[in-house]
Amino acid sequence: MGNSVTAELAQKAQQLIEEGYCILEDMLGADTLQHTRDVAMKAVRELSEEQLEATRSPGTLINSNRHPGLAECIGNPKALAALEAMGFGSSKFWKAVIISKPGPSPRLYWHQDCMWWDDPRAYSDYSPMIFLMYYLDDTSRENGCLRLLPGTHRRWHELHTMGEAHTKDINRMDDEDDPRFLDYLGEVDVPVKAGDLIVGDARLFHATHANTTSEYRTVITIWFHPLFSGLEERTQSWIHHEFHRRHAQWPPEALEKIQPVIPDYRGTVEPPDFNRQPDRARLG
Ligand SMILES: O=C(O)CCC(=O)C(=O)O
Repeated sequence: MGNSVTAELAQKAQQLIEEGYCILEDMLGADTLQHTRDVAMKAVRELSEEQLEATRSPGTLINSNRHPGLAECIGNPKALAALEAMGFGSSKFWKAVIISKPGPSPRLYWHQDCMWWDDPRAYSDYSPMIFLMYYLDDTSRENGCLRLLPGTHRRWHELHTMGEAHTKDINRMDDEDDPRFLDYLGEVDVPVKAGDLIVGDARLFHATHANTTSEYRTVITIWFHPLFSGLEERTQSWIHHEFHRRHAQWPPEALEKIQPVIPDYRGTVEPPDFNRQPDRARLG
């Protein structure tokens, strides 16, 4: 990696630590982008009306378990090298989700996704959990681009009192007046080009605009755990067991593509319950 690339990635790492996100442009390449789109749209077409209705707010929530075709995107060596250079290397993978917002569809509610608020790393610069969001379409306010509340990965926010992410009622959007669908001071839009990657801190509050177009808008969200061996053993154990439970049936050639990010916890600690709620006293 040249000096200018290293300096640019150092800046991105700083932004990830301070604001909770950064954008890595053009990370997929045309072939992997097209292949991943084909995999994602085939999976979306298999869903019933009832399944789509159950996740009206986020859009499809299709787990990677039955989709080994996502392996190229998950194991993308260009992204792994960038994370390494940013100081977020030795990441291990838990799961990926195909999130396709039908056109039209409503806003995604504000939420944070950290499940490891009991791990001391949750109160440090190096989050126990990050997201890699690969957008497969150009995004804008019109088709439901990502919105973020920079800094909320380290700071208490009123949204922390408004309930857990991804419960059935909020996914179905039972209450359209839920305050998690509102605008908040300091929020930013993050429109990107197809093939760009948003790296974000799982502790950060994020949401999307509504998709007001007539086209699907699709992202592959990948959950990574950087500096894996520095997490508590309990946390490592859970991630290891959950990864293998979900992906044990993947064919060897798909597992080979994600080999560097497969968790390999060898200890004897039982997987714990996870905790999605931070300790207010330990946040800024
Ligand atoms: O659909 C999006 O753009 C955001 C997805 C998201 O919030 C998530 O995967 O947690």
